[in-house]
Amino acid sequence: MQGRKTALITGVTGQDGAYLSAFLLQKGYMVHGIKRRSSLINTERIDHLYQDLHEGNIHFKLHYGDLTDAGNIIRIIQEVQPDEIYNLAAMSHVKVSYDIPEYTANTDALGTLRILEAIRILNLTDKTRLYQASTSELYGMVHEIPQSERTPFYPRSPYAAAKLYGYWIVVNYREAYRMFACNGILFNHESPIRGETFVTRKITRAVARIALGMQDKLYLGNLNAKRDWGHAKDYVEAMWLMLQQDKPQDFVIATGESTTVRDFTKMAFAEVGITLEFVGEGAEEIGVVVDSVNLNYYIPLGTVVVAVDPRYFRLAEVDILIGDSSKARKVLNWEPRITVKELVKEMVEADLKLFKRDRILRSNGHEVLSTDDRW
Ligand code: NDP
Ligand code: GDR
Repeated sequence: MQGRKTALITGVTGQDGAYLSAFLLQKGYMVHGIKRRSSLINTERIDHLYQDLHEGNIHFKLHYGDLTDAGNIIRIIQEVQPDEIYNLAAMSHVKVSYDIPEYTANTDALGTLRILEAIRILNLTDKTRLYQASTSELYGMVHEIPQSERTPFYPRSPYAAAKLYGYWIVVNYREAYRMFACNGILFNHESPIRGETFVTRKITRAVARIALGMQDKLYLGNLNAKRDWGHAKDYVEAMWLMLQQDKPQDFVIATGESTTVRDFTKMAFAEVGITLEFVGEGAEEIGVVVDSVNLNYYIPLGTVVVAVDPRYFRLAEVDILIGDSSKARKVLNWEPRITVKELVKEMVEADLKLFKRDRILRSNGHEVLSTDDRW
């Protein structure tokens, strides 16, 4: 019988890191994760998986590290001797990448190179398989609908340009050193533990807070942007499947359904019994309550609960993403299970639960959750 496999996950404290850790542990893996040192504890998403190191039979272990530190990456990979590496660590926010472009390139582009070099230097080329978190942002200025593995790239942000380097260096090391390295070109995927400044979570948090009478209005940027939104839980399975194949290949992972930010917002408000109508255009557009059966809080008809704030517009927008994942469906036998409607429901329900708890704590004098709506 084959022994327990070992996986190393960079970006283990992020959304995908948390779902992938749980998935691999359930598959019987020994899971190692790299977390950054921070002044506050940053393991909230994986605390339920944590095992006290003083206990025996440890299957989940965290290491301090950073993708900008080559020596650290080499040391951890040498110590762990992983069968599989999942490179999920990244400065992953498209808009923020304009504020910190060099850091974004250092982590997202050169960080990927550092991992590939570590595998090569440590002579692990025949043992260690690599999954690279590539992205639908590579398509950027879209000239083909839907986008597949054959669609040309046209990055529209420092983030996407850095990820473009990551994509091609993975292909290059695969061809030059015969490494088992794959790019997963994943379209947007969300969950109740999605970072709070990505648009879906920003919306579901605001919907919960408005329904509970804790917030008046939600300010958004471009409501016309269309995204192919899936669930992170479905997508981490695809990452794993890519590394179980006979030969390394790149795959698009998507649902094939695209929704505007405006419609996502409407669907989220509908979950708490608020029907919205959008009126106006561009920066003047507003979302008005036209029906409300909200049991938590009375919201008068005509109330403006969504407004556009141009501060959230992108310098160079990616207008529409819609993925063709037929290759993954055929080769990996993968398909998404959770629809965008189910995703919205799950996220709104989770945020309602979170903010009901928050409200109780607040009423007892505790300031607990940040309401950071800056991005
Ligand atoms: P998150 O932003 O939730 O997580 C990113 C992770 O990377 C966090 O653990 C973060 O640590 C870590 N990280 C950031 N910078 C560094 C660094 N310099 N060194 C080490 N670790 C670092 O992203 P997701 O989980 O949503 O995405 C996972 C990956 O997939 C990312 O590479 C992202 O770009 C890519 N991707 C995501 C998609 C999505 O829709 N979610 C779609 C396509 C690709 P910390 O917690 O300390 O900040
Ligand atoms: P994205 O995700 O840029 O696609 O990158 P995000 O949720 O930030 O934006 C999606 C779309 O919504 C529009 N938008 C807003 N976005 C934010 N964040 N805040 C707003 O207020 C707002 N209003 C409208 C944006 O303009 C955009 O069109 C995510 C990240 O996870 C990347 O790491 C990943 O590679 C891609 O998805 C696939």
